[in-house]
Amino acid sequence: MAINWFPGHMNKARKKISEAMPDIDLVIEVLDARLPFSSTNPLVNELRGDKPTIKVLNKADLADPATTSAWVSHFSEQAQTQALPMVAEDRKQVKQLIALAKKVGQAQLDKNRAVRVMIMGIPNVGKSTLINALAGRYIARTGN
Ligand SMILES: Nc1nc2c(ncn2[C@@H]2O[C@H](COP(=O)(O)OP(=O)(O)O)[C@@H](O)[C@H]2O)c(=O)[nH]1
Ligand SMILES: [Mg+2]
Repeated sequence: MAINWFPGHMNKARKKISEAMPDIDLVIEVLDARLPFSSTNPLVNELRGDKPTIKVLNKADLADPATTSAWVSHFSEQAQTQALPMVAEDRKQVKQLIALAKKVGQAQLDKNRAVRVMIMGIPNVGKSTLINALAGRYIARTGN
């Protein structure tokens, strides 16, 4: 008997991501700054292909600043990749992310339209908190 260990909702998400990716200018991958490597989902790199990416090292308030800074340098050396420490509820930092997203995303555009961003990451890294901060209102439910 063949056992399909890969949960159905994950397969569905993977398919939807692949379908949406051609229309995306920029991928924002949210990581936990305390464990940037372990909070990476290898599927993100696989699915993003060569789309430009900003790796957000979120919860930087809970991480060691020097270590976070070393991770930022490390990620910044990867192709098409920028990295940024983040506290998702800090307005100033969220504004910096928006500015960077516009710069990186716009570089992909020939038309003068809004940058299309896909936000990805494993559970509990702060995606919903960041989405709410970017939107300036509560649109995604957050969990503890
Ligand atoms: N200390 C800290 N907590 C955060 C930060 N961003 C999110 N959180 C908390 O992390 C938990 C998970 O956040 P959520 O946005 O639901 O994560 P998601 O599963 O990736 O959508 C919540 O309790 C948030 O309040 C941050 O930058 N710093
Ligand atoms: Mg969420």
